[in-house]
Formats: sequence, C-alpha cells, structure tokens
Amino acid sequence: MSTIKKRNISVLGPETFTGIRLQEPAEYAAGLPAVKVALQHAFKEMGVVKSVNGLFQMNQKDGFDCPGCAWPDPKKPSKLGEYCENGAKALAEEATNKRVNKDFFAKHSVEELSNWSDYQIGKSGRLTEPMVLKPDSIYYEPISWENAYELIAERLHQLDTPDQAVFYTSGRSSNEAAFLYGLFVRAFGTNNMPDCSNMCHESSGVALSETLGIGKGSVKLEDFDQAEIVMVIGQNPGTNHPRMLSALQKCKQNGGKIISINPLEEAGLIRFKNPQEVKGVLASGTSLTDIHLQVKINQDVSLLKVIQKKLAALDAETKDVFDHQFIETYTNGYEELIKHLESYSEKELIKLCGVEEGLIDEVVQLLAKRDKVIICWAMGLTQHKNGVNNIKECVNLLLLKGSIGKPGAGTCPVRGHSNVQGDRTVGIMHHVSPALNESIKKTFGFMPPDKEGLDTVHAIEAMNQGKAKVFIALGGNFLSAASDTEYTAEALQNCELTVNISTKLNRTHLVAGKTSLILPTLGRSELDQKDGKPRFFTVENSMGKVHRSKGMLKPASDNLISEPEIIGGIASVYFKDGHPVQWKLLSENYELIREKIEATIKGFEDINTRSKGSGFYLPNNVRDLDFSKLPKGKAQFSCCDLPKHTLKEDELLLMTIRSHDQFNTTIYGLDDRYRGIYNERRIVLMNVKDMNKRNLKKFDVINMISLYDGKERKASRFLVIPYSIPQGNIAAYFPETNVLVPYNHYADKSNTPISKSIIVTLEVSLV
Ligand SMILES: Nc1nc2c(c(=O)[nH]1)N[C@H]1C(S)=C(S)[C@@H](COP(=O)(O)OP(=O)(O)OC[C@H]3O[C@@H](n4cnc5c(=O)[nH]c(N)nc54)[C@H](O)[C@@H]3O)O[C@H]1N2
Ligand SMILES: Nc1nc2c(c(=O)[nH]1)N[C@H]1C(S)=C(S)[C@@H](COP(=O)(O)OP(=O)(O)OC[C@H]3O[C@@H](n4cnc5c(=O)[nH]c(N)nc54)[C@H](O)[C@@H]3O)O[C@H]1N2
Ligand SMILES: [Mo]
Repeated sequence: MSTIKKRNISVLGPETFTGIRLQEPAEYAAGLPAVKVALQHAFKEMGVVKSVNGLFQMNQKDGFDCPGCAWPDPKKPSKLGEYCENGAKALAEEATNKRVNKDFFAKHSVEELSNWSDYQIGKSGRLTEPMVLKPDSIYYEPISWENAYELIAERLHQLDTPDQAVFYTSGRSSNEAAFLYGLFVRAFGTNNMPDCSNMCHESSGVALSETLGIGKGSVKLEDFDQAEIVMVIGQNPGTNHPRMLSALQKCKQNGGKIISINPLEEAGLIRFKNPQEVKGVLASGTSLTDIHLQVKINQDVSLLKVIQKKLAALDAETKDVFDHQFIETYTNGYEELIKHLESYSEKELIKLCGVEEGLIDEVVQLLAKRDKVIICWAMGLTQHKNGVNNIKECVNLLLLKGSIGKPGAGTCPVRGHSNVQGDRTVGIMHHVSPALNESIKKTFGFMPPDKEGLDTVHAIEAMNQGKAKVFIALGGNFLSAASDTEYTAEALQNCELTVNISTKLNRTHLVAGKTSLILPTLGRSELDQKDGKPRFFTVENSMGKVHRSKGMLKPASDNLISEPEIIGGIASVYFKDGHPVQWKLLSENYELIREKIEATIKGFEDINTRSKGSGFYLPNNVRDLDFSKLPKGKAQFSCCDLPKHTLKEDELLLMTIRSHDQFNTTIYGLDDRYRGIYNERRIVLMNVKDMNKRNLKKFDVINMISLYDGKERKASRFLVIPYSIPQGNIAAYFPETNVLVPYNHYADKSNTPISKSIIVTLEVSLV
C-alpha cells in the first residue's frame, strides 16, 4: 500500500480477499436470474416502492434516461419496464436511501476511508451537502455553496495562466450541463478539457473521422432488424449493454447471423433469455452467436486482414463478393488496400491471431454472400496502442462490402456512459475547433482560446509535474479510472485544489489535492425543479439521437444543486459582473441553455420542441453517403500495420475488463455471474497451459508486474483462475489493475491508455 506524507492515504485500498466461489460460466444471459438480481439490488438500496416507481419511469418517453450505458431506447418501450439488470443496479446505486452527510464525514477521516474498499466506499450512500477538506486536515467539513464558489474563484484567479487548471468531464452529464461547463472553461481561458472519452472511444472517434468523416457510428437501432450479419468485436454486451441483446435477438429472429470476436467466450453472447418476454424467462431463449472467433488479445487486425484477403481471393474469381459499384463511387484507396493485403502471408496472419482456419473460412463464406453487415465494437478494440488502426480495419471490411449508408449495415461503436457522446457534441473536447470558437464568439461575444488543451493522459502528467494546479471534475472518479494509479495519485495530491461535482463518494475525493471540495449534485433520476416547476434536460444516445430525460424521484437531500446551477454558481462568482455571459440566469433556465446550444452547434434546430417524445437524430454524413469533407470527397480505405508485440518468454498480455457487477469504478457487488466468479474481484483469468508452464494451481496468489520505460509497476495479490482464454493472454478487472497501466503508454493518435494490452510478468505472492 502506498502513502503520502501529509495525509496518510492508501491510494490503492485494501488488497484482501473476500471469499471466492467458482461455478461453471453461465450458458445464457438475462432470464430469471437477471430479474431476481435486478430486484434484489433495487429493493436493498431503494426499498420496494421507490424501486417500482423508479424502474417503471426509466427509459420511458416521459421518464428519465437510464444512468447506465448509452444504448438507445426502442420506439415502443416495453410496458413491462424498459431496463436491464445492470440498469436497475445503476438506478439502485444512484437512488439508494443511504446518505453520506456531515455526520458521516465527522466520524470517518479520509485516512480511514482510504482503507475501505471501493465497494464499501460506494455503498456508503449519496452525498448530501458541499464539503471541504482543508490543507493538513484529514476530515471533510461542511461549507456553504457560496463559500465553495468563492474558494474556487479565488484559487482560479491565483493561477499564473488559465492553462494551470484542468476541467475533467465524465459522460453522465446532460447536454445542458456539459455545454455550460465547456462554455465556462473557454471563457475562463483554457481548452484543458480531458474527458472520459479520452480513455474510452477516442480511438473510434479518430478512426471514424479520418475514414468516414464523422466520429460517430452510422447505424440506427432499426438497422439491427434488417442486418444479415452483426459482428460484435471486443465488446461484452451481456454485461455492459444488456439491452443490446434484444436488438441481437431481433436480428437472429429475422434470419441474421452473429459473429463474435473476443479472446473470451462471453456468456452474454451465447444465448439470451429476454426478461421482457414471458417465453424469454421460461423457455430456452434465443441462441445468439453463430460463430465465435477466439482471437488473441490485440490481434484483431491480423484476423480482419485474413478475412479480407480470403474475401479478395473469392472476389477475384467471381467479382461479386465486394461491392465494386460502391467502391468506385464512394471510396478512395481500394487498389492500395488490395496491394497491401497481398503483402501479408495468410499463414502468418492466421498464426498471429490464433484462430482456427476452419472458423475463419466459415465467416468468410457468410460474408461473401451478404452485404448488410453491422460491426459493433467497444473497449476491446479502442484501448490498445493501435486502437485507431483496429477500427480502421473494421471500416475497410465494411467499405469493401458496401455495408455503409444502407439499411441494415454500418458502423456501431457502442458507447459507454449514458451521455458521453452528447457531451462531446456540445463542446467537451480538448481540441480546438475554429468553427465552434467562431460560433461561440457570435453567440456569446467572447473568443475562446485557440491553444490545444490537455487530454486525460497529458493532464495527469501536467498535474504530476506541478504544471497544473487546480483540478475540477464534472462527475467521474479520475483517480481510479485513469491509468497508473500511483502516478495519478501524486498528480492529484500535488494540486492546490481539487473539486469534484459528484453524486457518490469515491476514491478521488480521498486521494485529493491540498484543499479539496466535494460538491454534491442531483442524479438523473431525481426531480429537478425551479420555482415549483419540474425541469428536464436532454441527452444523446449511442446512435446520435437527442431526447429528453426528466427525473422524478425525491432528491437525496434538499441541499443538492443541479449540475448547470453549480457551474453557473462557480462562473458567476469567478467573473462577478465582468463577462458578457449572464451565467446565473443561463444556468437556471435550461430552455435558454438549449436555445444557446441551438444557436451555437449545428443540428440542434428547434431542440426545445424536437426533443419531445422519442427525440430527433443529429446530422450524420455517413447515413447520407456524403463524404465531401474527406480527401477526394470519398470514404477512405486504410493500410494498417500489424500491432507490434515482442513478448519475451515469461511475459503475458493482460486485458483489464469489467465484471458483471460494476459500472466502471463503481462496484455494485462482488459477483461476475456470467463468468462464474462469485464474491471476489482480485482474480486473474489464465490459460491452463500458461499456468502449468509456471507451476501455478487454481487459487494460487500472484502479483502482476509491468515494466515500461524502465519503471516497474506492481499489482499485488490476485487469485489465479483457470479459464478459456488464448495462451499468452490473461484478464483481470479494472480499476484494481490500473496501477499497471503506464500513464505514458497510450494509443497512437487518440492517446487512449493501453488498458487492454499491458505486458506483464507474474511472481508468486509471498504475503
Ligand atoms: N454494467 C455496466 N455497463 C457499462 C459499463 C460498466 O462498467 N458496467 N461501462 C460503460 C462504459 S464507460 C463503457 S466504455 C462500456 C464498456 O463496454 P465493453 O467494452 O464491453 O467493456 P469491457 O469489460 O472493457 O470489455 C471489453 C471486451 O473486449 C474483450 N477484449 C479485450 N481485449 C480484446 C482484444 O484485443 N480484441 C478483442 N476482439 N476483444 C478484446 C474483452 O474480453 C471484453 O469482452 O460499457 C458501458 N456500460
Ligand atoms: N484499466 C482500465 N481503466 C479504464 C477502463 C478500462 O477498461 N480499463 N475504462 C475506461 C473508460 S471506458 C471510462 S469511460 C472511464 C470512466 O471514468 P469515469 O467516468 O471517471 O468513472 P466512473 O466510474 O464512471 O465515475 C463514477 C463517479 O461518477 C459520479 N457520478 C455518477 N453519476 C453522476 C452524475 O449524474 N453527475 C455527477 N456529477 N457525477 C456522477 C459518482 O460520484 C461516481 O463515483 O474509465 C476508464 N478506465
Ligand atoms: Mo467508457
């Protein structure tokens, strides 16, 4: 356990075991157990009445958007409730009846709390009032909202330049809150806006922008009904996007095929028992995956190249495997791609990806005859050194098949946080957009800075080196989500001030700056009123549709303020009267914020009306087959190199993944039901051959060590579990393993930490 001098804080928390139980991995997702577990979590945290009320409002037209993932709602939400097991857990976590108030903080110092597990910390309850942790103190104490704003304004004014402040955003915030936040940060004078996307789908954004001209996906939910093939690559929807299984089920029922590409055979992709159908709960359910390709970690490019090579060979004979008319009309770089593919040996590629050739041939046969293909992906592709190329290779395949911009086909990066995409659309980004700057100048009368800001990895570095001194976070748990936990801890602890606008207590509040503020805010599900009138806000789902979300549950405390109003509070105290934007006025009137979004950002015309009901789609050039902004006005094929991994004999490639009982750094429970792992998070999944090679037995305790740039990082005490995973690969949960991810090891172009391909060695733990 590591500590700091001033406050004796445990950065990593306890490394104790909780009592593992193993079962066979599940053979289907959802069904009755999911309903049971969902209700158990809900009833335990919220009681029966609130659970029933809350769950029936979630994802309904006049209700609130699920605080979990960003999967879109169907046109007709199910009357039985349009939520999944993990949505119910997300709601239970937010709407819990437990409270973290001033008495709690008077009783427990940050030193004590830092020795609690993340699970315990999260389960303490909802934050209820603003709190301050003063330098040299180890107890948070209450502070008034006004004094908190004054303190922030004072510290911001004390900086030598605005670039000494960092403004993080997690993707739960509404469009209104995110827009106002971005506006304030720019008015303050910096583009230092790292956000959770930097650790998430940034690679998708970069790859899709460069190849197709928009950093978002192209499919709509309806496309799954018509798709002939859905490829699910590097994504675990059964756990992380359970409502996606209904879309896959529809695809299957309409005769579609599902191909999964994943080092693990995730139970959620094997068979699905739809809890929203009576027969789904009782009968045997729908089998989902037709072919599973157990690719080695980070060898998707090799696999996708073999598939394309084999398709190209067939096409050379028949000329009807690729969509030549589409390629001719809409794409650039086809000949180069074919030549590039020819330069690789099929045998070599097959060996690299580790997939049986027979299975690859089956996939090739399926793809050869069909052109309505959707490719879905998530973190299994983005969080690698070559994350951007992984996605470009998917785009290559879709372009070859003409599977873009037509019904039943296209790109589907499955987003993480429920409004991460919206936050980006309304201006949360560290890059400079000259068009947005001009637009802000026109609408608000000030010119935003034109210097590139810091993204997540560079913000950590700047804070660690003392170049940034104030850290403000709109949501999230920066310490635990970011890479290199101990380095990030130093970074945060170096800051003069850290501020977290949060709903729940988390480790970032404990591993804090010299002065630290916790500003509690309303959750998604809670009633947000002004002068007795309920307000709503808007969010954008994973498929680019903007719609309303209106909370209805009683807020956790009377002293909670909405995110826009907190931002307005900070901004109005910071600027006093010396700024053209009427911060306070704007922050209280969401309708006015929406009018300003409409005036500043394309595609939001008439948002106040159009966001009603099921909402409206934002413009998407790929859906219109308009590639005019790209070189030669065409979609781009890419020639991607293979990833370079030169693993030594004793080294393994580690992917850090989510269990079924967590939302990022929020730990709902200790079970990973689909993988058959119960009551333990400190585990490492390993191939039996790799275990034998090292003389390891089930439940042996090991440490993982990563060595990068001469620096050794260690994650201690994990139980070995034999599992079906390719040789040379291991898997363990994040955030426990984030300590192993070097802060300076990230993807080319997107700067996303390489959380899915960490080179490690193992040692037997002696404690
Ligand atoms: N319940 C719940 N829902 C969530 C979240 C949560 O934590 N809990 N998190 C939300 C967020 S922010 C996000 S970004 C998404 C994350 O959703 P996912 O991306 O599904 O989450 P991970 O657990 O990171 O899973 C990555 C999957 O990729 C596979 N994988 C890893 N490396 C590779 C590789 O090299 N190649 C291939 N082909 N596969 C690989 C892993 O085996 C795993 O199945 O979910 C969102 N929804
Ligand atoms: N090793 C490894 N690291 C990873 C990943 C990985 O796969 N492996 N995944 C990465 C990914 S994809 C992501 S997106 C990041 C996630 O990074 P973050 O978004 O920073 O982390 P979360 O755990 O989602 O944040 C949880 C906290 O958000 C606050 N919160 C919840 N709801 C609200 C709300 O409505 N408003 C406000 N203001 N606060 C709220 C609560 O206080 C809660 O404690 O982690 C990344 N880190
Ligand atoms: Mo994410």
